[in-house]
Amino acid sequence: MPARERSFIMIKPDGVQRNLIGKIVGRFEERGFKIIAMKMVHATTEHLEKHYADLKNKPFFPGLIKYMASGPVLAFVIEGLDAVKTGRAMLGATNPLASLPGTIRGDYCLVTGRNICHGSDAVESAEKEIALWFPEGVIEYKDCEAEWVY
Ligand code: RTP
Repeated sequence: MPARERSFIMIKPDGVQRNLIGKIVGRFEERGFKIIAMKMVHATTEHLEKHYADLKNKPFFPGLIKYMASGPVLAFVIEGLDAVKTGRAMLGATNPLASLPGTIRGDYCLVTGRNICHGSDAVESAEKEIALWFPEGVIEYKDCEAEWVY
């Protein structure tokens, strides 16, 4: 039985500037995930360095931080069955050219360094990222009384 999980999703500055918020958020809603937190943030360099701490030794790290700090992002949390793995599958590969059509990156972008959306890669990183971006917590609400509707 797939786990009911939470994943942290973030529309990156290029996705926001290209007015893709509605389309991207809509995909997660249409798939059946419940949105339990959401906000626009123009993140500081320090905050982004914490988010991408695992990549700090990569040669592309300075450029990544500059890109992510270049404008506001839309940060949100999805909840649902296998949210982490399914969220990553919906995003597609890191390099958009390797992403299948039908995925977010495969449909909307071309370049690794401008790949429009982030999704947590593991349950543990999702928990850390949700705590980093939503220290105030997420909300709980009943979406549907019928257990068989996802
Ligand atoms: P994300 O964390 O943003 O969801 O991306 P990811 O797991 O698919 O990929 P990751 O390896 O964690 O890289 C984070 C972001 O860094 C940029 N990147 N640039 N060679 C490069 O220039 C390069 N490699 C990665 C991408 O924006 C990638 O999403």
